[in-house]
Amino acid sequence: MSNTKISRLDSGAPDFLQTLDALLAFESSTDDAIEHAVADILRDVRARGDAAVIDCTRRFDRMDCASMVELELPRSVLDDAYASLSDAQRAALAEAADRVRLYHERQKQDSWEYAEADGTRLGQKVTPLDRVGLYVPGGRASYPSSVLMNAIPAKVAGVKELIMVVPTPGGERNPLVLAAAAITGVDRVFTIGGAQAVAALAYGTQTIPQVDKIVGPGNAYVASAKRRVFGTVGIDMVAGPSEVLVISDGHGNPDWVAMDLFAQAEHDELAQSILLCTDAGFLDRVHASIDRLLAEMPRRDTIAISLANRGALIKVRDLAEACDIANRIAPEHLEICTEDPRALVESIRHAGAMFLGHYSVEALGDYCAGPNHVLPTMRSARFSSPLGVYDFQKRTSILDISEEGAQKLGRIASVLAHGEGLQAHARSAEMRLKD
Ligand code: HSO
Ligand code: ZN
Repeated sequence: MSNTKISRLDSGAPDFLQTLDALLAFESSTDDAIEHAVADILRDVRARGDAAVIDCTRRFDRMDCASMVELELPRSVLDDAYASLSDAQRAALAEAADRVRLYHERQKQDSWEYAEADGTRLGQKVTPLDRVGLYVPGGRASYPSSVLMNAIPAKVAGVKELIMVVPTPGGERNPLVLAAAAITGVDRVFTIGGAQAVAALAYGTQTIPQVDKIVGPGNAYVASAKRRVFGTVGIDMVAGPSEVLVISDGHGNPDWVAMDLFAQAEHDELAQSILLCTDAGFLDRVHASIDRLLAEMPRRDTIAISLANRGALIKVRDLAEACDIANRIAPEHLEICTEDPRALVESIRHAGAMFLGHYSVEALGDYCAGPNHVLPTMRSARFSSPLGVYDFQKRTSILDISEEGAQKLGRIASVLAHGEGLQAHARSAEMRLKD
């Protein structure tokens, strides 16, 4: 008998959709205390710059320093961190970085222009952002792989200066994170974090240059700070808990599926792992695998809470229904573990990343396959996309209108401008007309 707590649902049940929606519902709760603290920190850093960042770093990260210079890591520290890794770690990091770079090279957008018969030329000029800030969390969620996934597309896009901030509470540094910064061409690294680091990047201080966009994950303080500085700078999406949805037709190994659900659940108690399967017997086998394998997992407490609160094993009628449910969920990661996964690709419209077949497992995408692991969460795959080179490039329109072109366009603009009651618009178009 299965004993690990996880919702068992059947799509045929009358209240299924309500139950599913309740399971998916996730309010990124705005905590008043956090909001106030963050607002104060932003105000302080804006007013006092380095001095405020130093005070916050002393208070929150137990790091005493007299000047901001002490909080910047020189290049040699990054290189030493790289050198301190084992050969296997260095090779894995380098190979992952190469693969991620190759994939993202293909996303580069070029400027374009086209000419009309009258000599008018219209186009679009693509320009990389000048300066980007990359937030890397400290502690448990400090992932070197996230440094690769954020820094590489920025550098492929041609970002001139990439500034990383990473808190090192009590002075404790993560050598893998620093090594990842070394091999991806991060230009400067400051050991600061929290809302104060976001504020420093957004407003600039005496030492830290103001950036144009801030990317990277962080805790509730960081997320709140990013939301608040949006507009002064660009931000990436504010990510919610990580999610995986597995679609199965009963083929494959239930242990593999169970471990894929664990891989998501171990991230966070709020992470979501859901299995849709057409075969009731296979669902039971996966549940039995969960029971057996959970005990071996070092993070079993986190996994158990995540599965109990937000996980589900769901019996579905057929694969067409599985696709409908998947589109409703719009999962961050979708694993299609069926005999013919390609047959479903056409029907899936909303997913951050699709992993096709029994060997395309999320963990490979998380680290090294090539595509980005920063993906839309909380059903935002309905309207947004994986992080990519295009997030670090922007576009400027080019209008190069010939004298002849201005005759034709001037008449159109004049009519529309009069319709809008904008006389100066009309006249500036009309003044260029020859007759
Ligand atoms: N699954 C996470 C990425 C990650 N996993 C980093 C391990 N390290 C969000 O896609
Ligand atoms: Zn992961």
